[in-house]
Amino acid sequence: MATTTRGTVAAAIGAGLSLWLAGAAHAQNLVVNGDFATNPSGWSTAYHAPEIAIAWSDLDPADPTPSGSLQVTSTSTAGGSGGPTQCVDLLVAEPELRMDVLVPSQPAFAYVTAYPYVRWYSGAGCTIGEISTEFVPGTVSAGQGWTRLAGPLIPPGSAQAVLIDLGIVTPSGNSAPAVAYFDNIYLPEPGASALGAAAFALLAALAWPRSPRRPARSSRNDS
Ligand SMILES: [Ca+2]
Repeated sequence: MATTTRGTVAAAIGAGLSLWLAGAAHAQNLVVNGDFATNPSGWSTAYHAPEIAIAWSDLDPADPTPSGSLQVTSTSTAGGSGGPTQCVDLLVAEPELRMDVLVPSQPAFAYVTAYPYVRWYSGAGCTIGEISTEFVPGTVSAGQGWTRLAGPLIPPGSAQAVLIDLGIVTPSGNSAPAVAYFDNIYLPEPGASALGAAAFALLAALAWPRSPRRPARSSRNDS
């Protein structure tokens, strides 16, 4: 019987581990074409037209085996901070958005930074009901090299969709295009984190079962 119990526990641990790994490593990416393997499809320049242009680039953080990235060029002369966008419909408590960003050295500017942010919408499709704006934690400056930005976002309770904006901040009055590159943009499917947490709790409960409760000692203050 002890052997059977151990086998059952081992099977349960295996199942929990599989769930955990599935939730942590294989959560579906809600972002369309977030790795820019061959083209820039899935991303729109309409929101900040006509100041933003996009193109596919063979630069990639995983060089020398690149898959490519999204080159973003801003010609804003008003200190613009916009970029190409993509709308994702979602219902998730704290979506973890991450991306890799490169801002090459650009001698024409005093500074250029990549400053991606999101806009929350109460309507699916990001067309009606804009609620608020939230910046992705961190910025990337010129000459810094490929940098990973990541952070949990806190959507308003009524949010039904999020518009990801790969923004570039340029100096006011600039006269030359500013360029940045974005890659590996990832937003996990709803519930992936919760699934991983539940599986981990199951693993913990099986691996470290509670000891039988000992009879309560009398309080040291009792007299
Ligand atoms: Ca890539």
